[in-house]
Amino acid sequence: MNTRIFAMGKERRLPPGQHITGGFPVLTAGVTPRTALDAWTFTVEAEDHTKIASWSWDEFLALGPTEVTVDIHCVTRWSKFDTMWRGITVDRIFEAAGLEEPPSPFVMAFCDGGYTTNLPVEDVLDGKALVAWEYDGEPLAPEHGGPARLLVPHLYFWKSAKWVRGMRFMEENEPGFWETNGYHSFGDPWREQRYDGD
Ligand SMILES: Nc1nc2c(c(=O)[nH]1)N[C@H]1C(S)=C(S)[C@@H](COP(=O)(O)O)O[C@H]1N2
Ligand SMILES: [Mo]
Repeated sequence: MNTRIFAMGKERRLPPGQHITGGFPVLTAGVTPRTALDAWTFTVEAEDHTKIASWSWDEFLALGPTEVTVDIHCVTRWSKFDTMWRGITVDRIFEAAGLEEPPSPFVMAFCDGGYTTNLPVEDVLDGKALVAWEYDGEPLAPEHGGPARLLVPHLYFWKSAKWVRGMRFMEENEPGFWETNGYHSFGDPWREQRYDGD
């Protein structure tokens, strides 16, 4: 299955203040963590950090992958059109975790290396977000977040947490790494929500 999660007219595809790049820049705060696949897990946690569900690498890949082709937008002003990814939708992850209803309105994505980013639950559901392990038909390169990263293409790319290892539900919208360091809490590229106060 190949779905374009955000079908937009070509003329309206570039958000304000962005330019198109054909390359794929790497933007990482800190070092690239390397986690062996046999030590990798993906965990859905409650607010108090207790485990709701967790999968090994093989179990996770067996949840039922989806392929998407989407445009991505970095707050440093590059956008890249038609990027192809394979991963598990967050809808499917929550379903496999046995959650009929999300227990709270926000999540914090957490990662190897300590990076975090906050998201409203509604912005990771309805096919809006994947945990992706393939880019352009190849295993996701470590510098781009392999073995697996979050992909939330309708928000600035800092929300697409690399080396993601899980999500924790939150009652309050607590800021993640960049959100604590001056970036916007939500990060909608179409409204140019780059920095706190935009
Ligand atoms: N774990 C982690 N995820 C991260 C980052 C990071 O430093 N660490 N940088 C973010 C930022 S600011 C951007 S723009 C994108 C960059 O992804 P790329 O290096 O694949 O282009 O990853 C986001 N996810
Ligand atoms: Mo970024």
